[in-house]
Amino acid sequence: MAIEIFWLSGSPYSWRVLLALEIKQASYVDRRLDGSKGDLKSPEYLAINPRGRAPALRDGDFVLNESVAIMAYLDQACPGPKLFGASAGETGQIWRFICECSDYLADETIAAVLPVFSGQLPEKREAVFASVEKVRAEFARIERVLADQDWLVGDAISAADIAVYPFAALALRGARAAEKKGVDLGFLPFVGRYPAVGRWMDRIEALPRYQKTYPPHWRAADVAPGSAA
Ligand SMILES: N[C@@H](CCC(=O)N[C@@H](CS)C(=O)NCC(=O)O)C(=O)O
Repeated sequence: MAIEIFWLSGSPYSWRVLLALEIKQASYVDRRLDGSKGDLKSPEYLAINPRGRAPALRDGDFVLNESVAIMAYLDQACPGPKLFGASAGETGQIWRFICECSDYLADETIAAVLPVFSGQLPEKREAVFASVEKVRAEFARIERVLADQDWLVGDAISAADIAVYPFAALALRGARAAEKKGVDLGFLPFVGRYPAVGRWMDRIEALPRYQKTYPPHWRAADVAPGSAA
């Protein structure tokens, strides 16, 4: 029975799962959802993920939601490089980065960039900049870690990098979209402010199957100047 992955384009949580699959070179059935068509709230999908959010996994009779849980499942279920560490120390550090990302980075990144994409920046400006400050503090921490090493934990890509990367990519995209609207979110020039984070993102983006994970609607917008969401 093949693993099915239910995901949304541009969802950083979905991106984690796609990256994990590609890094492990796992085969899967692609079940891309379209939120605007109500896919997330359909009875069929709610039977898979009662929270009506993406991503989710189905493997035969087994269903699972929550991106980190899905990464952990894939790590056990699929061959390929181990994503959750080769020693107790690595495993602990990987989980620390995942927990810190959940607690301090993920929601703040979404709060910082969604109003940019939705055109609500003017009325939400104060809240956006409050979140931006928190995201910048997290980037500063990550920058210090990556100044001395290629990956967040150990000497290979792990679930820590996979969990954090989509939020860095989302923040950068949001910053570029804001810049086009004449608003400086304080992330750019990204490589000037966060050189080690920039090199780490380049390393991830150079992975052989990275392009398969890139949000398709971002790619479409990339070739249609003026649109960034
Ligand atoms: N903690 C969940 C978060 C999933 C989540 O919030 N997904 C968003 C997309 S980024 C979603 O499906 N939102 C749709 C909605 O809230 O209706 C995970 O890690 O999978």
